[in-house]
Amino acid sequence: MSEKKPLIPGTPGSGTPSVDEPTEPREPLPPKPDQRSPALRSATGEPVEGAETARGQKGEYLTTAQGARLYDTNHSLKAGVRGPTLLQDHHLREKITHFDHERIPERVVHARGAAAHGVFRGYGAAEPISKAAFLGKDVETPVFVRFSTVLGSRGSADAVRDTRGFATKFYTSEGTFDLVGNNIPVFFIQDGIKFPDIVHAAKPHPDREIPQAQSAHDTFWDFVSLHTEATAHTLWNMSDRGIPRSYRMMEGFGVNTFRMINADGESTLVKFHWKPKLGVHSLVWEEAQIINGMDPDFHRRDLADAIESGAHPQWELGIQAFPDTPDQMFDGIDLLDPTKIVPEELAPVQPIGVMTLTANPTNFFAETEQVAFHPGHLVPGIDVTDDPLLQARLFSYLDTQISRLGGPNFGQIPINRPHAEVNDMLRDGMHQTGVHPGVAPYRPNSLDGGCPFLAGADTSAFVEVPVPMPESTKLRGAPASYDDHFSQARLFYASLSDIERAHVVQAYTFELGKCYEQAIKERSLRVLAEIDTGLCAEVAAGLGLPAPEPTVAHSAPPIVSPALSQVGAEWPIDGRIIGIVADETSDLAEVAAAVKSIDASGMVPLVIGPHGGELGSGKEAVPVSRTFLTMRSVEFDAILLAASPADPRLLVLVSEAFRHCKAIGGWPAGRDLLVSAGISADAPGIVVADQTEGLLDGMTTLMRSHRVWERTV
Ligand code: HDD
Repeated sequence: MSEKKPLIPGTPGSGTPSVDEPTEPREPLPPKPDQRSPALRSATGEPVEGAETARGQKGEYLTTAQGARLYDTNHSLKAGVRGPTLLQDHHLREKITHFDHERIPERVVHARGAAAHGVFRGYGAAEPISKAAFLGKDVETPVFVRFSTVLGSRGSADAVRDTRGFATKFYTSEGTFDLVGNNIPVFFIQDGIKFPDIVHAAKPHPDREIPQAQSAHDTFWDFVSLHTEATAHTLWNMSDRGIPRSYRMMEGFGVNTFRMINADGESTLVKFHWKPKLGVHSLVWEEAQIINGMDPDFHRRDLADAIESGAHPQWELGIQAFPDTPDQMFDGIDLLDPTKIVPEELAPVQPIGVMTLTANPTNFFAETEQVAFHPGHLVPGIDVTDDPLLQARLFSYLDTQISRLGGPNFGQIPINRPHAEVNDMLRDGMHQTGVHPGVAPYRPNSLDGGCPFLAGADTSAFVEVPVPMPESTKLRGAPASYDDHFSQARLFYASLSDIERAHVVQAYTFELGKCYEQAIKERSLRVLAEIDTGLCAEVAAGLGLPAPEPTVAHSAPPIVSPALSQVGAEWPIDGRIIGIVADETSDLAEVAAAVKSIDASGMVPLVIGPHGGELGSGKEAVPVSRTFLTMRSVEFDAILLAASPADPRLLVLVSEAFRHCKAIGGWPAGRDLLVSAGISADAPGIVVADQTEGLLDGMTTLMRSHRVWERTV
């Protein structure tokens, strides 16, 4: 390899690099196999020939932003090696100026997120009620999905107790459709005009800006106890749904009721549901708190690792469909009230397609940060309703992108470009990247050939449903049905299993225990009394306060919806992580066999050893993935013991895994570690066996139920 000479020999600092810097030109690294970039499209939506990715740079040499080659980027231009820096150094000023502006405002809510590319395949089942082309049988549509927490800022931790965003961009042939949902099917407020208020209350206190990414503070509980329409959503947050195990194991909900329109112009009201193939699973609270310190990127890493390893997560898209009656009610439930669900037992969720996430983004900023969702991005066959929350959303999302992404042309950013042809009459503005030909961006015109033409009735135009408006008076108010603030919270609580209810009690007790104001705790207990007197009594006992009585006796037993409970079934275990404790004394052949078998079953084996590198040598050597120093129980769904090293960190590992109801197994060599941790081999969810096959079978069976809940009941 011939060494490259400095371009200007003798220039200070252009000598031989102090480290082994590559000196031969080479091609830029291609994206990793698990990564994809938005397909490069022109401002009109056409694919750009020959460009597979929207690369930010090209060529072998470092250049300025204007393409001039640079011979040095490590030394500013100075008057002598010890002299002052010269203002004329354009490269210095360009480099620093660009760096100074690298950050854009983070999202006011949902600032922290992770995203992936994928594909949606329609089943055709929605065709009788929607003419949307992408819902047709076997039609495949590229998607980009961003998951998020709501409250925390961009650098906050993943496993906080919070609602999660679940926003999907479908790049359909008829334009882009965004389904901007959450993992909780009800919302805090009924009218979008209160959105700034709930967000101000839930964000950190304005004086000290604490706590970060938490609802466990006075202003949040002040708001939700004074605005009792928030009761159902708050209860969902305090349930296991507030701390998902993985983005891959969350349901998604459109929350608001939408409208579908078929080819005959008939309207049906619908609620959207995403159902994860892996089931709905959660962390336990102590585990979540440890994760936030050990691995704040837990959910982000989990999603990217799963996709990279080929465990592509899948969700079925389903709808609950309701007749579009004049009152827009179903079985007494107001479909325009976003604090209400319709239990699946009353209106089954009908699957209409499946989404598979197949690739990680190539560049976080370009894709995950710059993606701009909007519930008003609709396609023919899907329309909005008069839900006052949704109506305010239709204004807010467009408005926010203008300040977040610096102007009205954010739709031209690669990740936001529609895959359908774009021929609008929008012109100019900040960051305009299109070069528009023609002279007549108005209609009708006689100069640009009359273009663009309007869609005829048969050319898949977006047509608003001509809904008759009730005769009415201008006012600020809400219908009487919006006064029901508690029936749905009762329904949810009554539908949970004992263990899930115990978690709810702990969550309220924890969060209210973090409040300083006595009046807020007392008012919150009065709200709990309206949900369930037992729940109220247990939380009150935990807070050391008297339990108030409900204002209205809970007469009829609330409806129960078993579909709302997360426990009691079995699910696939793809991508689950098993930690295997081993050292040089272990039967390394058995450990290697277990690693192979776990890997083959679609799970991830991680050997935990006393040091990095390998255990054993030669053909029997077993690579170590984690050491006693770098591991913590929270990264594993189950633990296998192939040795009993006397190390206190392993006692913490085993006792945390036990307390967090995880499956624990071992060969006889691991038995001493169990004994030292004070765990009986006869306790629920413990498998000890000589034979690796039997051991793994026992573990797999336990893991299919997600946790060994018997340990806590
Ligand atoms: Fe919102 C972002 C979901 C009500 C105003 N929202 C945002 C995101 C999700 C949701 C998932 C993140 C999108 C992304 O990843 O970029 N929001 C919801 C759901 C709601 C809801 C399910 C209730 C049904 N939102 C809501 C209301 C308003 C907003 C009532 C305002 C009136 N939401 C916004 C926003 C955000 C946003 C300020 C912040 C960043 C963004 O839009 O792009 O405009």
